[in-house]
Amino acid sequence: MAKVVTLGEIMLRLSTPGYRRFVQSDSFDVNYGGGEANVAVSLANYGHEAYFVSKLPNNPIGQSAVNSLRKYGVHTDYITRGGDRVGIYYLETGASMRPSKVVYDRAHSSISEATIKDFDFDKIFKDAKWFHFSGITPALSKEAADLTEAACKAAKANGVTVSVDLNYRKNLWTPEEAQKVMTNLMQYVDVCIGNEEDAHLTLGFKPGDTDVTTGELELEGYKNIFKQMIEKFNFKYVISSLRESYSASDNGWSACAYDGNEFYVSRKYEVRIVDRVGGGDSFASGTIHGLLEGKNFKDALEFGVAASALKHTINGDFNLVTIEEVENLVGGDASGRVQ
Ligand code: KDG
Repeated sequence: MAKVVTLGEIMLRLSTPGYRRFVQSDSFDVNYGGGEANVAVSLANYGHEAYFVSKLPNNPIGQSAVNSLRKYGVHTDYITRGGDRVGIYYLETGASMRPSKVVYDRAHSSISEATIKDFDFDKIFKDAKWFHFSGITPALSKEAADLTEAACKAAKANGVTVSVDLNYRKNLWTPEEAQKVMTNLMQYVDVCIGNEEDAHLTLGFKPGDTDVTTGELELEGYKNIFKQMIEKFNFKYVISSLRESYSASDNGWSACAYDGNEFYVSRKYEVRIVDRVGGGDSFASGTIHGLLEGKNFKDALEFGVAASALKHTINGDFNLVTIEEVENLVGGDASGRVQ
């Protein structure tokens, strides 16, 4: 299995139990999560040598975040210790027609104030096969954006494949700020993951038309955007999950991908949601795993979408499914597959 590296922020996740509202709840369930940390956990879980790169404070909460990664086999050797705090996100889990709510408390977290001097990227990327980051990390601060670019440069210099999940976060930056930073970072990217909205907000591509009368996603719109993205940035693949939201607890879940030649749409799953947070990360990590294993892009996409469908049934950010469970869903007549 391959050495893979992700860079980002892991946060303390405090969620209300039993679908309680924030104003009702007297306690929180404690988990850890964060886009690239979630990807690292999944990849470690599939058997890869996954390294998560970040900075965490040298206090018991920082240690607890480190332990949450180690517990699932993620290598934490490249996590620098220092700075003031672990970021927190509060989650009120939605149900039926009431959507989930997230409140962030992450300003001045250790990773948002880290600098390039905190990391030895040539050491980090030695013998690595894959580097993954998301649009969340460069949005944290100017330093974090510089750090992301330094990591991308070192990854490319060491012959490492680079993937990005565009993951636009409106609380962290404006579309104008995002486009400036993310457009520059795309020169290092081989595999771009992001839905139509992310492609619009972070890279400025015009959204395709969605058929509002039927609610059906306009796949032609995706194909057009994907084509433009490959023309502009020379990506090897552009990949997106396709989410049809019926309510906070029911979802149609599939994906599409384009390799510059063929546009492919995956099977669709009907998912009853236990916890949707981390669904996109489980899709990214499943697809990355498939590509690392040498699957063609369609089979890798099928693995990613099935892995992600399963994630929706698991509480917490991390996707703790086995390869066998995912393969069974891809290959068998497991319930939930509707196409
Ligand atoms: O993809 C899951 C993330 O949204 C969650 O872990 C929190 O990293 C997070 C973020 O910035 O939203």
